[in-house]
Amino acid sequence: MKMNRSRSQLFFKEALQFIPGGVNSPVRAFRGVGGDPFFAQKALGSKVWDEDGNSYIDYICSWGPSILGHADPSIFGAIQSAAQNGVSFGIPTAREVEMARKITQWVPSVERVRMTSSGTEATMSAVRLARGFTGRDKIIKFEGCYHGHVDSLLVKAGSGGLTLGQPDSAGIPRALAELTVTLPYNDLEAVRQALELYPGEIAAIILEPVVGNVGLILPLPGYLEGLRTLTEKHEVVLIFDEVMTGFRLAKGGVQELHGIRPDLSTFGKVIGGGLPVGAFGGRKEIMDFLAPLGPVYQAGTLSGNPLAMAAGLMQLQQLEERNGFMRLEELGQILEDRVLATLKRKGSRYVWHRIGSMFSLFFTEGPVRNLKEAMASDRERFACFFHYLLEEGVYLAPSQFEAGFLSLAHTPEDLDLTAAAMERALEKVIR
Ligand code: KE4
Repeated sequence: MKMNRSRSQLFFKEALQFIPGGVNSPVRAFRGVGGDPFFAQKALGSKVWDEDGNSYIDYICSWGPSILGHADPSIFGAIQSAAQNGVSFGIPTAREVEMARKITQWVPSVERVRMTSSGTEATMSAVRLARGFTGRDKIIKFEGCYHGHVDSLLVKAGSGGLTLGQPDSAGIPRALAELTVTLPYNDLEAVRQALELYPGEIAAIILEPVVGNVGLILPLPGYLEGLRTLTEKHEVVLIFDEVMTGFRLAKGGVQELHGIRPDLSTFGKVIGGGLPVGAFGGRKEIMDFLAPLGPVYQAGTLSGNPLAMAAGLMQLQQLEERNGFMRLEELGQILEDRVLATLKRKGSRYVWHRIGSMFSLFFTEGPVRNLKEAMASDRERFACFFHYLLEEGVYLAPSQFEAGFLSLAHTPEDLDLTAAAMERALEKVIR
């Protein structure tokens, strides 16, 4: 029984008159699965309601930020009390110091940190800083990794670029794109060869240490450790883009799970509590190259915005007080047990990946270790699966090339319902 989404359709029709593609970020447009997006009217806990009153168990969580669940009273209270004293000053505030201290405490590799208003700004700034610190121009990134819409990084990018089948964006000068070397993820030999091919020319290697923008792909054993060894040998700045994984997969992110100290890290999402945020930080000797101390310029009107800091600090406090990382692992394991039991009955045409509260189901026999193998997924079957679940009130990311997210508000009942709906959906997909 198809849900009535007539109000969403009206809003979408009107949106198309004023906003390119009707959306303020491409992945929201459902281009990866077909059909038109619904319009969110409100959200609470693990649920989102659309403009027609239909409710969905939400596995996007605003693409990561809503890790406590939507409209958590603690976040609302933090924003409300901060807003009473003003919403933006462009003047240093105590909360920015508190956030900086918290980040350096939770992520030991970060000795100095600067806030931005998006993950894109964080990665753009980190790349510029690495280039300024080393005096080198080339960077290495990995096919499928998405680091925001940064000119140097929109080369073989994942997420929306991949979903729309255009991993390389128009508008990027060839001279700039040629400074970005793209390599397959999970292939250390390719990195070794590139570093030997361009001795003394590579400023930085940037990667998602756990990839969330091709769907979820995990590093092979030894891969991250090998990157650290190679970058130390060649004096290349190692940048972990933890915008998605930071403060979600562990207090100290993927670098804590692997015991690796990257030179720089980028963050976003969770540390804004749902408000616009990003951050980048790392070794003091590199970060001190930033203006006003050093020659690398970087700035932002709303960087360290008081409301985003209040919401982000409260979210981190709640994660700690509620033993959030352990609970997210428990919820992830419950979902995984149920999905794997379902897949056992459905044959080997799927690859399930999960780490903590992030997951993906690839419609391919696998393995899925890099972009090329992910691209073998059957997008039509995924789209059919997605829409079947949507009609059952389960909202997955509208693309095979995105990850799913759990929050502390998801309940075992949500997960049971989701797994049962997935089983029925897979029945449909097979036919
Ligand atoms: P923002 O500029 O969107 O805040 O962050 C960019 C970014 C940087 N690095 C990583 C690892 C990211 O995942 C992102 C943004 N993630 C996407 C989800 N695939 C945001 C969703 C969207 O583009 O609308």
